[in-house]
Amino acid sequence: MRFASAAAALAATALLVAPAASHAITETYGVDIYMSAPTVQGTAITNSVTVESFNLASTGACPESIAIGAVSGDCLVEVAGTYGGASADADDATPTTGGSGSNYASTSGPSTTITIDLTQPAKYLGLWWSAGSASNVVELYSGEDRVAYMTTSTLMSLLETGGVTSVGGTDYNTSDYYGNPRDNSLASAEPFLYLNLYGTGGASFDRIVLSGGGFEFDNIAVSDLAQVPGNGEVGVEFIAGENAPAAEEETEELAETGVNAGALFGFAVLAIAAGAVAMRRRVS
Ligand SMILES: [Ca+2]
Ligand SMILES: [Ca+2]
Repeated sequence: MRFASAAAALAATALLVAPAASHAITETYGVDIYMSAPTVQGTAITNSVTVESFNLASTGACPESIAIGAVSGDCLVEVAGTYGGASADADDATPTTGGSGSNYASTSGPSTTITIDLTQPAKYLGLWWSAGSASNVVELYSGEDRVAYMTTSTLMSLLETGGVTSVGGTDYNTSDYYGNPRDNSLASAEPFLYLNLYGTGGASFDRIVLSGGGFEFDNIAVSDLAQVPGNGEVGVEFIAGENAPAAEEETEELAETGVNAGALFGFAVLAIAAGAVAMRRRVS
């Protein structure tokens, strides 16, 4: 009896853990937006990440090929100034002020749209959004299908709240997001922050479209791995994904029925084991 009871208890445990397992694989399809701590100018991601700093790019039209992919549209490389150009040594999640500036990129006329076709599909995008303008838009595509459309409205509203709290529980004054951290220009006028877009629920993208006048950015980073926000980052918003692949829809249906194939298999194995124990006990 003791063996059979133990097997039954294990089987019950397998069923109990099923909801957690199904939650992990049916995370909602979309993009989670986080901003890094004030004055951070680089990505916090260190594994499987590719970054374009524009530091070695000549001023004028952006190169057709950059570290993360191929560029088209109206893109300009400019020298560091009031509106952009990260501190030259600010290439990670360390808050940084001052220092010499570096070249950066920006949308330009007439289309004010930049398309970057990625070298490989990504599940994370980060960029230092400097002199942030309300009209700026980030769109992520997978093939011809748009995955996410991000305006700045939620972000701009959050920046007016006065205070925010990071994932790890640190409080920041939203006023610290304003002004160029390198030379304090545009203080209290325009936000400067590192923006992180995390693909969730299997969302990935192979094309990035940045649009809107005066969309200045630097240290743009992508990762082919699903990444998670660090403790210093602040949640901005979740954007529900568009055009979810068929496989994702099937996964969501599974979650809704509450049936988890893995748990059922585990239960079946344990039930057979319990049966075998009972058989042996009967024989002996
Ligand atoms: Ca740069
Ligand atoms: Ca701007």
